Amino acid sequence: MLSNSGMSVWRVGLLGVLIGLLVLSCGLRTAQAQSVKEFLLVTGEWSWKAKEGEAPVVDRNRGAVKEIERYTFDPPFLVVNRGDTVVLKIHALKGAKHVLEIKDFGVGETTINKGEEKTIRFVANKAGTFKFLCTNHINAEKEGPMVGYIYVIGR
Ligand SMILES: [Cu+2]
Repeated sequence: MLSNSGMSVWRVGLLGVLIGLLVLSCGLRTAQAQSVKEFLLVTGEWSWKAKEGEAPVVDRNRGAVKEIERYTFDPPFLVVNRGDTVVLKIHALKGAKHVLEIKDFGVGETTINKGEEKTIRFVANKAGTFKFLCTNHINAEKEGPMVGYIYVIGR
């Protein structure tokens, strides 16, 4: 049988262990929220030109065309967790110049000339699906839209 003071030491000890576990779990959660996700991307180019007698294709904005070109980000779909620091290393392989913008995360226009690799860094501080765009290839007339998507998983 434990004395009253023995019981109280036990309780204080148990409380200490519980507080310790709580602090540890918060620490782990914080560490998880601060993880860095790095992606290596390249800029790509798709083009098509009708051969002699070949039927045109329909462009969303321009109607029937015999020649079409699109610039892309590769990979075009990225998945991160809310709170992650996202690092995009974009290597411009195709196209003379790209201008990256991610309005939802405050990334202003960053120019990437052919052959260059630029690093863009931001914190994905909200959940949802967001676009990253090249404002130099914004629509069909400019061989776009050149667009990628970031899916941020909420917790
Ligand atoms: Cu572009």
